[in-house]
Amino acid sequence: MPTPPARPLLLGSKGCGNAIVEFAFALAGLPLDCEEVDYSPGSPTRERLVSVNPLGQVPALVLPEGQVLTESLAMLHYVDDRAPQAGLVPPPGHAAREAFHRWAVFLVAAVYPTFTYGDDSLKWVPDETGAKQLRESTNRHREALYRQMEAAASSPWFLGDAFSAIDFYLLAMTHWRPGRKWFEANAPRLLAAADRAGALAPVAPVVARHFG
Ligand SMILES: N[C@@H](CCC(=O)N[C@@H](CS)C(=O)NCC(=O)O)C(=O)O
Repeated sequence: MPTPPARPLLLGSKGCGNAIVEFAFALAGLPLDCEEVDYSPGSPTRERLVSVNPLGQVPALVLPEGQVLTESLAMLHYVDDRAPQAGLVPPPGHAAREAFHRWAVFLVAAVYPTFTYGDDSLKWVPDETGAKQLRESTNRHREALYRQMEAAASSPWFLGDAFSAIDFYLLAMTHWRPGRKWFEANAPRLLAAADRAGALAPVAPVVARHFG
């Protein structure tokens, strides 16, 4: 096994889900090193990524403890365990805790896969026609999921008075399809929570680096 890094090392790509994890480390004030990789098949850094995460996805986090963490939500819990004062996860007994778990899992288990199957849809079906259909149907499904979240959203944060890591998912995801204009028109509460999270002082430079 390779020597573990002295500080957590995050493999990621500009504008991707690793941004969510970087927001969390920045807000918590925890040290983090970042390594840019390209998950595309045939890229020069694909082999390195797959050696850390056989699924070939970013983010992938190599810990000083010698473990590897995949899955953004697992990483957010890692940060929350070390810096609960950052408020990423409402603590046990908090009124918003169950809602946090529901919607955080909804984001990674329902919304995120619409990108997995839609981004490079030709990977999953045999021809261009099917790939176009799959991209369109996953786009439509994602919009329906966001409408469901908008109906459940509070203000000023998604969970109401309690900021949480859900706002960080929204911050990244509102930069992805269907794009900001769609959120302005169809999911203004989600966009407002995202923008508010992006304005947090430790987070703003990370937003600029990924989405500026
Ligand atoms: N469930 C994973 C999803 C990660 C994911 O889908 N990342 C995208 C980039 S934002 C990716 O690596 N896509 C390439 C692929 O799925 O092959 C998480 O929450 O970390």
